[in-house]
Amino acid sequence: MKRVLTIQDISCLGKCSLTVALPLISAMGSEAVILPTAVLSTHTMFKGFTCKDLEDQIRPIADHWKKEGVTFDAIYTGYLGTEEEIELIKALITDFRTPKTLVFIDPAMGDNGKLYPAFNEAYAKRNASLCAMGDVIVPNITEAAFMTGMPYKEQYDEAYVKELLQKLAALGAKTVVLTGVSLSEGKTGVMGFDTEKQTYFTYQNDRVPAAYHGTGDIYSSVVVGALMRGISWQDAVRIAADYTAKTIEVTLENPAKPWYGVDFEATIPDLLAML
Ligand code: PXL
Repeated sequence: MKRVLTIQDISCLGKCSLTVALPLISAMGSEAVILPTAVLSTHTMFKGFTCKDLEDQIRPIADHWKKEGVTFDAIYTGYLGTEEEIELIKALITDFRTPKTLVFIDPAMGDNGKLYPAFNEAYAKRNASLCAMGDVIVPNITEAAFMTGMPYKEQYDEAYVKELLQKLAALGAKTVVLTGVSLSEGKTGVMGFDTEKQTYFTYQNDRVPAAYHGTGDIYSSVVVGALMRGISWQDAVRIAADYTAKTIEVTLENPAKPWYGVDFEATIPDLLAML
């Protein structure tokens, strides 16, 4: 069985980061090892959330794993906390990476042209240095703009997306997947660039008229789970996009839906049928 280490916060309530990655990676048939970088009462879209940083635990936990001879088939990072934490995680990746390890970076730090409340531009630049280590990186347009210094645009054409992809590739990542890319009215999806083959890839599906928290984490977790099953990155991003869209649709039909996250639990059987 493949073993995936995922490094991100635990928002105890909120259906994002580790509370999404763990069940999805497990459901897709890989072992999920977690490294929580902080414990929050909820994700940061709630008012008054508590947060206990666990930065001082990263090195001792990693050292223990090293002593035990633990290895990982993938290292998947998501929402992190501080620039120092990013540096600790870069060191951990260097320590555990082998030629066979997939390093997957979701530089979760913003959306809709803005960084999340906890972050600033220096943090975004630091995240760019983490992305440089990625085999696959999956920023959205906001994150890509902050990391590359390109302007953020709401209205854009394919040339803008290709320039973003090229600038992201120049950071050093091997495969760059830009998420939340809408190339025509009513559609949304991804555009990717494979630096080794120098090829682009586009996948668009119907835009579901709702924006939900945690869907980026669902998307990333499914891509990682699919890659671990030997599925190509192009098919992995297609499956993740279809599953995320289906999940939002199902959530919209639930009259008792929570505002803070989607009902991904209800669509896990659909996900397994897509594999
Ligand atoms: O889904 C991204 C995410 C993860 N973790 C925390 C968050 C967010 C987005 O706001 O606040 C704590």
